[in-house]
Amino acid sequence: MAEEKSKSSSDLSHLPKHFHEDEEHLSQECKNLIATLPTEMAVMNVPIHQYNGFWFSKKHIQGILNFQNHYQSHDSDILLVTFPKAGTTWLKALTFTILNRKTYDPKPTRTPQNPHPLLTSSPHDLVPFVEYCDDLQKAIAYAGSFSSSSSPRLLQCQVPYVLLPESVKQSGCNIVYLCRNPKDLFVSSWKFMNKLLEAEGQGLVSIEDAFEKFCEGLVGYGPFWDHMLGYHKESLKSPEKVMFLRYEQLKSEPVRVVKNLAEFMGCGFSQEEEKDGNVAADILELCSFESLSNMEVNKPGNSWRNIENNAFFRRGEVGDWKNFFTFDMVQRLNVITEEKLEKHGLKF
Ligand code: PAP
Repeated sequence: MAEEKSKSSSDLSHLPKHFHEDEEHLSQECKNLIATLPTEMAVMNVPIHQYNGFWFSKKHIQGILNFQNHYQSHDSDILLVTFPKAGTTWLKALTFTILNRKTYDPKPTRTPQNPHPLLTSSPHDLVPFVEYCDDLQKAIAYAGSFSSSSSPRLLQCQVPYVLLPESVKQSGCNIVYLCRNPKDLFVSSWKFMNKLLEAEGQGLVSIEDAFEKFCEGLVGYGPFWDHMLGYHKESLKSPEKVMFLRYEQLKSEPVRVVKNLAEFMGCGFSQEEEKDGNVAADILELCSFESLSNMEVNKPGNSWRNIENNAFFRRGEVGDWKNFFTFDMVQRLNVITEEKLEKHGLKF
C-alpha cells in the first residue's frame, strides 16, 4: 500500500514535459529532505512539497539547496528577487542596463560597433537565475564578467526570504524585490502555464482550477502573500539592504524608479547624466515591453533553457485581470489580500 502511494506521487508519466521531474538529478540530501516534507497536489496533480511554509517542486528544492550550500555572497553583489510573473524579465533588463551603462550605451543606435547585449541575449541569459543553473559557479562567474573588477555581480532568484543563504543575509549584498498586484500575477502565470502546455500540444488548465490552487497558496514558491510579506518586512527593517518595488510603480513612475534603482545599486546618476536627462529615458526605452518583445532574440525560435524567449512577453499591462476575473474571483482574492497583506501595510 505504502509502495503504491509513493509510486503515484512520483510517477508523473501522465504529465507534459514541463512538469516532469527527473529524480535522478536530485542529491541524496534533497531526497532525504523531501521525504520529510508535507506533499500536496498543485494543478494537473503535480506533487509539490512544503518547505519552511512554502510550496516547491522537487527541482525548486534542489535549486534552493544548491544556492544555500554553494553560494558565498560578496558585499557588492546585487540579488534580484521576484515572485514568478511579477516582472522578472523587465527588472533584469533594467538593472543590467543601468549597471552596465558605461560599457554599453543604453541607446544602441549610437554605438553600432559595440552592440548592447540585450540585442542578442534574453534578459534571462544576462542575469543568471541562481536556483535554475546547471552550473552555479559558472553562472556566478558569468554574472561578474561584465565588469573589469568582477563586481557587482547581478543575480536573480525567487527564493523566499527565510530560505535565502545565510551569507546573503549576513553580507552587505543588496536585494531588490519586485512584486505585483496578485490579480495580474495570477493571470500572467495561468496564461504562461497554458502557453507552455499549448506549445507541447497538451490540454490546457482551466482558469477555475488554476485560481483555486493560487488562492490556496499551492503554487511553486507560494503562497504569494508570505513571499511578499517576508521581503516587505525586511525592507521596512533594513531599507538600505532591501529595496521593495512593485510592477505598478515601475509603470506609473518609471523615471523615479530607475533613478532610485541606480542609487540603490551604488551607481547613481552623475550630475552630467542628470543634466542630460535622457539617460533614464534611454534605459526605459531600451527595456520597454515594445522594444524587448520586438527584438529578434525574443522572437519565436530562440529560447532560454526549454522555454521560448517570447513566452516572457505577453501584454505587459496593469489591470489585465479585468478581462478574466468574475465577480466571485474578485471578491475571493480581495478577501485574501486584505487579510494577508493589507493588514500588514501592503496594499494593492
Ligand atoms: P518569470 O517569472 O517567468 O520570469 P516575469 O518576467 O516575472 O516572468 O513576468 C512576465 C510578465 O512580465 C508578463 O506579464 P503579462 O503576462 O501580464 O503580460 C510580461 O508580459 C511582463 N513583461 C515582460 N517584459 C516586460 C517589460 N519590458 N515591461 C513590462 N512588462 C513586461
